[in-house]
Amino acid sequence: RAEADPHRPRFHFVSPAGWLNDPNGVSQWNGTYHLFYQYNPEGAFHHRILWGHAVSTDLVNWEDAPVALEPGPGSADPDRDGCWSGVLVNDGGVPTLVYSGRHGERELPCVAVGSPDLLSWTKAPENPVIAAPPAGVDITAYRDHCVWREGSVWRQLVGSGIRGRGGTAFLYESADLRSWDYVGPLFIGDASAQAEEATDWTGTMWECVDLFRAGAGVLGGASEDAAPDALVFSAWNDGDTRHPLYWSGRYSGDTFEPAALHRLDYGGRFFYAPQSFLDESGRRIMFGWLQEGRPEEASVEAGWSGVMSLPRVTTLAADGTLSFAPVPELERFRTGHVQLPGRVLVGAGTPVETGISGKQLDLELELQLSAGSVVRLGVLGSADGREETAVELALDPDGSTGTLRLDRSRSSLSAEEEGLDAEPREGPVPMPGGRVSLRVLVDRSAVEIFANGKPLTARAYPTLGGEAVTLTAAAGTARLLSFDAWTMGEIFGGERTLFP
Ligand code: DQQ
Repeated sequence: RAEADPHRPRFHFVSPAGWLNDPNGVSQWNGTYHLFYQYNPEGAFHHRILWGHAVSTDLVNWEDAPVALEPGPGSADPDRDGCWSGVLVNDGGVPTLVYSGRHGERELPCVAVGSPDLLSWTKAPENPVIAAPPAGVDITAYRDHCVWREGSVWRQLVGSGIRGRGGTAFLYESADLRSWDYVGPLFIGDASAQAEEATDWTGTMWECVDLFRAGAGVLGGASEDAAPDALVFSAWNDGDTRHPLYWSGRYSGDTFEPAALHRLDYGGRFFYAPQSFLDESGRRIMFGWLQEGRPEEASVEAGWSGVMSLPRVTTLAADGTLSFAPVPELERFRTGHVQLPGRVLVGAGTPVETGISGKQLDLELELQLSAGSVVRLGVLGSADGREETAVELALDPDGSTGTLRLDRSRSSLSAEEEGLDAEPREGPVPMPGGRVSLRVLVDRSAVEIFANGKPLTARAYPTLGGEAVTLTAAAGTARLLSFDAWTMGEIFGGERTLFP
């Protein structure tokens, strides 16, 4: 049933059926990439979560592997109500998962040990390995894990929040991943005046905390390494706050000294709960969860929900922020190269007939905008022009700062009846000299956009099956320096192997 849905992406990883959310245990082990994910095979809704598992030799072609973790069958099992998010670490050659075991309404840290091929997992008899959240602190929640080796000890962050103060992450230390000493809160969100709108913006709870040294350095490593650390988290509150943010700053000793707060992806909740790892070639690779922009009933009806992002290489930009690009391995899905000649786009002119069309596309544009100009790239457009999902780049009158926008007001004619998320999304993009490299990956309902390394991820559900790609200057003039387009293939050509 899920396969029949025209909105189901083809070159993004999706679960075989049912529900998918956060990426977990993302890693490379003896050459093979592993992607685990929050999974409910029973239906397209969040309930009794398992760890799904897929493996890859190139990060982009995936094969399903057996479910890695399932809630314990016993009523006293610490994870009887779900195996929530966590990570994979290498414990002296033994693959080990640290995850949140859900029991009733609360979660506690649990550990499972893998076979050498990472295909079967045994839960540690010590679970839960931390018996309770820190005493005497009024917490909003307590779950999700970031675990790393520092010298001769393990360190761990557990995501949380302190009521009335803000999101936080609690720091722990251990010699064996089984017995943990509490160190303290690494950092409390609103302790800094930089929070845009206090707790609502930075969350009353930080989900899926991910701490790493930006660039190629090692966390807690050489202090002469000038690269900042990044403390990535998904800001959550019991209202609508759901978006990925990060603090740049410096982790040292038992604390994190924040420098600045940044948005990680301008799509907000459409790139949620990201997790990253260093691969064997030294690249920091990040995955995130693209949640649906249609109501749950529609997903349940379709038989599936949730898309894994394309893997992104995360690097350090010159201004100290993070920069993102889809992994080059994605080029393996490319066929049918089309190249458009460079030209000048004049404001409010007729859209350039690109001749490019498709629902699975990789588009690469080099543009030079003049101050005050706006370039508009339409994708998923119907032949009659009534539907279109518009990617806009605008250059400020100052000529060096710009804005990336996604306008979904005409993405779907039935947006209102169907209750689709059609809210605009936007964020700032540095555009020195008006230059911008734009990359747009369209995979049916999944759209990932990168403008000079700044990402905007979202979902769109056209009803007319549109495939048209248009280009125009909506204001001012801009120079199209190059435009390369490819049709993209698919991960799962035939049937998926479903594991019991
Ligand atoms: N999803 C998981 C939690 C995490 C949340 C549960 C983030 O562990 O906090 O499926 O999307």
